[in-house]
Amino acid sequence: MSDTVHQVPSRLLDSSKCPKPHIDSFEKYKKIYEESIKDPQAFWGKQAKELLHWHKPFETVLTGGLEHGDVAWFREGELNASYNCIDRHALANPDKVAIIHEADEPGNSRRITYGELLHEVSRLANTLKSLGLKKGDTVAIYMPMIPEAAVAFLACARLGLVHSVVFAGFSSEALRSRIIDASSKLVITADEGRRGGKTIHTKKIVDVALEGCSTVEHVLVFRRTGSEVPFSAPRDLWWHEELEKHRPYCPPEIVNAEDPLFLLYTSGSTGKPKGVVHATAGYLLGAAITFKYTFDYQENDVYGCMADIGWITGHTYIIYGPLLNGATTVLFESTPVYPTASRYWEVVAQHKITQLYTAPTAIRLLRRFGNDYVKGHDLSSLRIIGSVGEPINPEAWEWYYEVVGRKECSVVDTYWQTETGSIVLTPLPGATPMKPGSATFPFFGIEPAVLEAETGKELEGNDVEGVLVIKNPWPSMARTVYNNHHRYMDTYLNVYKGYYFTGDGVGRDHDGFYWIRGRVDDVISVSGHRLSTAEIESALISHQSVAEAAVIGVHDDLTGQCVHAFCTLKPDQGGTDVSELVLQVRKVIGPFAAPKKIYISSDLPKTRSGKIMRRVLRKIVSGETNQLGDLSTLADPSIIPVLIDIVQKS
Ligand code: 6R9
Repeated sequence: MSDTVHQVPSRLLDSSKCPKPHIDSFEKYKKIYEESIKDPQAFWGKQAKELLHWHKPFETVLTGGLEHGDVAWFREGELNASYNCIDRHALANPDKVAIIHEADEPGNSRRITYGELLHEVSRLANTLKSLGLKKGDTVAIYMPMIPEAAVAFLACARLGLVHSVVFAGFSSEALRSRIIDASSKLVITADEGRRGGKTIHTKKIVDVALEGCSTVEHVLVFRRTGSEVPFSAPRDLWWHEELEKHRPYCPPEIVNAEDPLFLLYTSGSTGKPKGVVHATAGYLLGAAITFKYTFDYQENDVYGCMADIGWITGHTYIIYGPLLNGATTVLFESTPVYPTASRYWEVVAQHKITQLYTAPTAIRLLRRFGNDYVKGHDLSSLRIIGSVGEPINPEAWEWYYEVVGRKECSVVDTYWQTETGSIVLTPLPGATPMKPGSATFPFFGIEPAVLEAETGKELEGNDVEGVLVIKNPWPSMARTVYNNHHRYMDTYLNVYKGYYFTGDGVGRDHDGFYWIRGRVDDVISVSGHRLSTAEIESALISHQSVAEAAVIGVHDDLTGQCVHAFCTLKPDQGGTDVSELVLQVRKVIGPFAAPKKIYISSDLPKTRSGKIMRRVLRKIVSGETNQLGDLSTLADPSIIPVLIDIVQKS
């Protein structure tokens, strides 16, 4: 733990240079925080009235609790997410830019106003209605980073359809299993995507996914590149042909506060991804309030989050959070290094971005390219620079702060999860002193606690280490796992009864700052993307030659962690090439899950009851062969020197 403390940069508090922050002192943060914990119902009730438009007001703020997993917020309330994101602003300020699309090829940006967004979303919503989709139906969205992806989210929300966005880096098989699990009737996609100068064959991937998938009635295809792609009428429909048939206004379908807004699949400790379900009002409130305070959103800001819309960060902080606040949000189609490692800085200078939000893996990559790529670009518009997805190492933090932020920006290291819906630990830019590598303190209304992992005993006071839990319900917490409430309870609420379990290790230092240590379960984070060891293992085992597989996360300077796999082969499969197994993982999950190394061995270290001892494999790969720990339960100790030899020779 570093003990360096950086105070809020004085520029942020100088009204001649920056707009006055909403929360401009640590005392103010503490006062509001304490009120929010003392009387959460008063706090959230007031915020819900101020930040959201209700077609029918709520009477009850909260019912249920963590004990029984029956949390419900604002239960009599009725509202519509797309009305809240678009109509309110389109009525007041139709010409304000809602979305700036920064296309893959530099120099091709496009601006969409709130007025235009209302028209596009309405046209698509009317199209979806004409296809027979009804409130509660699920729609799969498999799209590149184009404004039409946002239009698709919001058109679903306009009709009370539940969107299930699948990251466009997932393979056909991964897409298929998500479509089947959610019984999606429609897939919205594009002909092709572009990223870093390369083409992604989106429609072809969808076609393969739909082989043998009977729930899907239609595929709506947006023309992004115009290349010739396979098209099978009457199932497939062109976006441009359908939308022009429909009028540019569609009345919003008013839904109950607790009706689902979307599902999003995420990896856990077991092989099967979970469809995390978010409820409309609570999720929207979490997105709106955390966006406003964490990024200190002000009227004329241009905000840029570099995540992909296929992950929760893209949902909450490219689309819902900014649009609920009437902000201008940048949708970035490219990569940090295309065409050069100056791309982010060119985009910041061109659009005068005031808040930049990205991931440690991108920060480490750009730091490695060197400061020359940053220098010479006018970054003076930036006030707040954010990080999300995994712990940020202090060296990368300092580089971000000094070289990108010129010590004049607040760094917000925001900790949260798909399941939390919105940020739960973060500094506030005008208020919180920063320690590089620490996500600092809880957001309003969030009461974190540190538990001793084995006993579940709550560790009070400072200077403690354990697992991170949250003690009270908050509006944007996931309500269930799609069609599997039992799994929701077992994963999050039954592990430590009465608490929400995050799955992360944590320390609270002598000043009360929180330090996330990373996952304590079998989840690996590669460039901030969550992968489960079990999921990759089952992909490997699905290859005809593989008998057994054990997957571990290994430290990687750039991506945080990378995937290493140990496999044993079936008899007579000795000639199997490792590259074939890598290909198998790419095929079953997607390219981003591909193991960096695969070791073929005659056996794996197993306990006498047959459990694979992954901790032993982790020690062998990290070279700590003199610290293998207790091996007394190992069935066959002679495998250890064999494995050490294989790893050393690779
Ligand atoms: C938003 C998002 C969640 C997991 C989470 C934790 C890690 C996210 C972090 C962080 C340290 C941060 N994580 N933000 N760890 N510091 N600021 O990434 O959601 O994809 O569900 O991942 O990511 O391990 O449990 P998701």
